[in-house]
Order: sequence, then structure tokens, then C-alpha cells
Amino acid sequence: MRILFATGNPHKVAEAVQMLSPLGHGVEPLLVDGEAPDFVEPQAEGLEAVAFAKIEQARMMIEGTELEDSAIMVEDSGLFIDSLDGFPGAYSSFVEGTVGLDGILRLLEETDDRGAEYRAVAIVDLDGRTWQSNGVCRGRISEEMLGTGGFGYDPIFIPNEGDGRTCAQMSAEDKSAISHRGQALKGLSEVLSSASR
Ligand code: ITT
Repeated sequence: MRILFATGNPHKVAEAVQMLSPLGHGVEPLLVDGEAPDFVEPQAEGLEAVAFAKIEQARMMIEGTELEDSAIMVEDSGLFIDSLDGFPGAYSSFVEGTVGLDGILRLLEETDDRGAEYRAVAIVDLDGRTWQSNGVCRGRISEEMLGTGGFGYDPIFIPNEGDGRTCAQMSAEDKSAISHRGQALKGLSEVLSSASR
């Protein structure tokens, strides 16, 4: 299936292409007049509600264009820190650009509880039907920033299923094999395959 990924985050597109292409799905960024979407994300909502809001906005963007009948994929994700009651969660993108990774490390200076998880909700929308898959990656927040790969919080996130490196120290393949997005996209691929049988 050819899927247009509606996101303003090129790192997400790269991860989805690398993950879904071998499974037989052609993934391309959704571009309208050459521009990736810049979503208005409803505040104080969970990831799933935000993902459905992105589907709605993407559908409005391509209404009346040649892309109107395409399969659209969106994904909403975030970092949920145990000792901060799940903060930054659905606000991860905003917090990354304001408080920053330094700020998150400072917030955790006084606590030994460094448990956290990445969560992702991925949705494909086609012909009025939607398929959804979620992913969770448990881990902990490192004491310092390590690594230059990945994006976002990867330099401070150490997945439990890894070998002690942060996601930013891992190859894209190693990260996707255990990440929240990897799980959500793999799950989507499976539900799409059984739907088309
Ligand atoms: P779109 O909404 O346009 O898809 P975005 O980057 O704003 O792009 P989200 O609203 O889903 O995406 O916010 C996700 C944020 O969560 C992202 O900006 C990072 O701060 C963080 N995040 C999610 N997945 C991550 C990952 O795999 N590695 C590092 N940080 C991640």
C-alpha cells in the first residue's frame, strides 16, 4: 500500500520508511504545495485524540486535490516520565523546544526515580476507515546527554530492552527494533495486511 505520512517531523518519516518499506508499504511524506503539514495540536488531550485531530487536519489540507483519495498516516508520540506524573507527555514537542533536554535533566536532579517511557499512537485513514496501532518503549532518563543520532529526547533516553546506550547512540535499525514507533508501525503493517486479505 502507498501511504502518505502527514507529519512536520522528517525524522519520523525516515524511521517509517526504513521500517515499513521492507514490509511492502511505500511511505512518502505528505506535502501540500511542497510543504509538510504544521499541525495545530489540541492541548490537554491524550496522544490518541491528538492523532485523530491530525487526521482531520490532514484530510482538510488535501480536500479537492489529487491526493484526496490517498491513504494517510499520522502518528502522535511523546515521552512520559514517571516521577513527573507523565510530563511532558502530549506536550513533548513543545517542551523539547522550550524547557529543552537540559531542563528535563535539571528537573530530575533531586530524584533517583528515572523511569520513563516513550509512547506512540499511529493511525492510517483510507476511504473513511481507520486502522490504529500503539507502541510503548520502557526505559530511563540518563544522567547526561549522550549520542548524536535520532532526534528529540533520544540523547537522554535509555531503553530497557537495549544494552545501556541512549537511543541517540544506537543505529536507526537498532532503535526501531525496540522503539515505541517501531512497535506502532509494525502493528499497523500487520492490521493493514490482514485487512487487505
Ligand atoms: P508531527 O506532530 O508533525 O508529526 P512532532 O515532532 O510535533 O511532529 P509529536 O507532536 O508527536 O510530533 O511530538 C513528538 C515529540 O515527542 C517529538 O517532538 C519529541 O520531542 C518526542 N519524541 C517522540 N518520539 C521520539 C523519538 O523516537 N525519539 C525522541 N523523541 C521523541
